Amino acid sequence: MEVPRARILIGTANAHKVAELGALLEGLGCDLVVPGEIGLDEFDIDETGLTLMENAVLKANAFARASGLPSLADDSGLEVDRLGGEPGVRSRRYAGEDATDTDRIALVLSKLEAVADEDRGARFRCVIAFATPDGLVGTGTGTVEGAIGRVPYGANGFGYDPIFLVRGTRPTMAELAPDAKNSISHRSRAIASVRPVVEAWLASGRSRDR
Ligand code: ITT
Repeated sequence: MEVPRARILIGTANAHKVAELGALLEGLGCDLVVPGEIGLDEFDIDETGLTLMENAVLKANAFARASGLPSLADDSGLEVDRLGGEPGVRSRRYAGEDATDTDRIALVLSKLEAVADEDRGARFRCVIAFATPDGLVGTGTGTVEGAIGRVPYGANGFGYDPIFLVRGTRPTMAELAPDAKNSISHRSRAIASVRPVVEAWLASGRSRDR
């Protein structure tokens, strides 16, 4: 008799993250599910954590409990050296709850207007948590170093990608094709670091216990 494949929920409301994580998780040997497929498209989680780690764990646990499925959740953000690490954990809310990517980019650029090119260092940081309804299984982290440009370039990616100069010079992250972003991004590094935990969990047969 054929053993059904395990299902893992990609616990995010951000369609760009779904696309990137889906590509990065290829070959895992399980079926990936998104919240909209199981009636959780409106599922809202208050991100009350003070760190990316706290929020990633909070989101993975909440999605796993709500869905009954093992769940991966991503909390990520941009850290700008001259802004003391801001926007950091507040990256999505930096310019207000209803702000757009364009508003957030404009705010960062305005705060850095007087900052010289050599002082515009920044990084993207990502934490990914893997949880089942019984609790947290593991986490992974990843960063990519770069700098903040003066003008947005590129239409790929999302969020702050158009002003993030990869290795401190153009291209920006938004000028990279999806595969090229995935080969260097904070998210791909976080997935690489959590992947062994997910693989071990799948191999343990616990996905067949429920
Ligand atoms: P979920 O919580 O539903 O996953 P979200 O967009 O609210 O989706 P976060 O709370 O983790 O996700 O906020 C991350 C923000 O950081 C995101 O909205 C972007 O503004 C920024 N960000 C994260 N990863 C990024 C990336 O790869 N490129 C550009 N900006 C990114």
